[in-house]
Amino acid sequence: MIKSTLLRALGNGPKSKRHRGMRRQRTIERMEDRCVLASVSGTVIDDLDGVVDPEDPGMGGVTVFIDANANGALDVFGTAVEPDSFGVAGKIEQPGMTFSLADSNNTIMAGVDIIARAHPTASTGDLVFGTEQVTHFAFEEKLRVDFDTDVSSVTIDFIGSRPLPTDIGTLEIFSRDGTLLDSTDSIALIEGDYQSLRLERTEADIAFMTAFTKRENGITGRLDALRVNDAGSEISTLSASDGEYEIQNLSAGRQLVTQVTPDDFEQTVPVNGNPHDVTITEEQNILDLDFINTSTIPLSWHNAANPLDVDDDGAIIPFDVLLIVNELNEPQYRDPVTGELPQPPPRPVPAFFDVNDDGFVAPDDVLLIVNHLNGVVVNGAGEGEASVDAPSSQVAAAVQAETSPLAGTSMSGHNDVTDGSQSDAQPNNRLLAAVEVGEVEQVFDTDDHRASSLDASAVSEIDVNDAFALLLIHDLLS
Ligand SMILES: [Ca+2]
Ligand SMILES: [Ca+2]
Ligand SMILES: [Ca+2]
Ligand SMILES: [Ca+2]
Repeated sequence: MIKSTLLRALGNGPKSKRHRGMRRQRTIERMEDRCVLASVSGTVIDDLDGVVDPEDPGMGGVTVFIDANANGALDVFGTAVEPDSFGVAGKIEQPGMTFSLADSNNTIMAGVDIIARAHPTASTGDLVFGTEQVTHFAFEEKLRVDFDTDVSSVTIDFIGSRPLPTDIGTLEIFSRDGTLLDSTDSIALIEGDYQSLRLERTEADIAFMTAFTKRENGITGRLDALRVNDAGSEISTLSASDGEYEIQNLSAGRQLVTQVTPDDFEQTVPVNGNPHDVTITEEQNILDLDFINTSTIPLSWHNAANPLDVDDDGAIIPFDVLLIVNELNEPQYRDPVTGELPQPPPRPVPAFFDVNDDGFVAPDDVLLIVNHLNGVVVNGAGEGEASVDAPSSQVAAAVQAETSPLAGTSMSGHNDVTDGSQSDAQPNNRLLAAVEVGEVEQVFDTDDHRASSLDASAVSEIDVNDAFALLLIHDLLS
């Protein structure tokens, strides 16, 4: 049986790209070295275009669970304290509980916060318990959790962190007067393998708990996914940021591996939202139980929530103008003749080019943002006076980037620019782009998706300085 399992592990080449080296590697090591319970693993995938391929990103933070009662829903009880819920470096706080670092006598070490730390061995998601200094807990530096009200059970994942099976985890529970009620150890675990340490009492008399790496054997074990009063809960995990998940220590038998489908997605694989229905034997590792999801939100080139924010980064800045200018100058998506945008847009939408939601990317989309940046009131409220229905022959055309260092840049390129050195090296006088408007027929001739709603008189010359960029747009209307 081991041989067949090993072949299974080795035989899944095509998708190995998705899998982090550590997880794949340890699957093999485990079978050579040790005897553990079974596991299942796979990837949660965001299918962007209906064809599953390696470019489709993984989906992190998706709950995958073993549906023990086959009701299609995750049944959990008690309180879960999951570092992933707090974000990187977030202080772990939970009403009714106090998280501390304790020394070998279980005395709380004042002034040390327990925080969420990223670590690749995390049993759930990406984050484990830690402190500012370390991501592990040793005999001299234990994780201690005090409960305002006595609890009846505690469960925490202890994760091995070393290439050899030396890390042994310990969980201890205490009464309110400090008496040790019970203690349990994990088996010796290699890097990335984990065991859910669990202690349960017949009555609720646990006042605090400690968890740590057993002294004689190591100091670097990680801790993740605390559950309190969790009797009867189904086993669950979170996918990591690359979409991968793994549930270890499963019993042999039939298992319904199920995901909690993320909001605004529908599951396409397995079909009809079904679980992976697998029968697992002892020590077996079933790989590639993937969940493939596709968004249910219709795609649009128009940013309905904030039409002027072309890259949807929350800021309306000259870069939003530049994105459209670049697309006008060097069409990557629009029809080069008509300016019409293909429907539906690719996912993810490259940029929300269509500011006025007419199905085209055109100079009028540019001008709406430019007017905003310059505080110009745009027609449409029906005021009339300064606004014009600019004759088509006078309106935008011939959009041309005089210098376009960011031509063809993507949204990620934007980040590169704004994030630092480049802006220091090339200060404000950098001419990013210019929009020249003159002969409308050159780009658009007859249609009405143009700058008919723009205040022509106010936009003769524009100089926008956005700390890193000088965007000159001149002669918008001749
Ligand atoms: Ca269930
Ligand atoms: Ca976690
Ligand atoms: Ca923006
Ligand atoms: Ca448009």
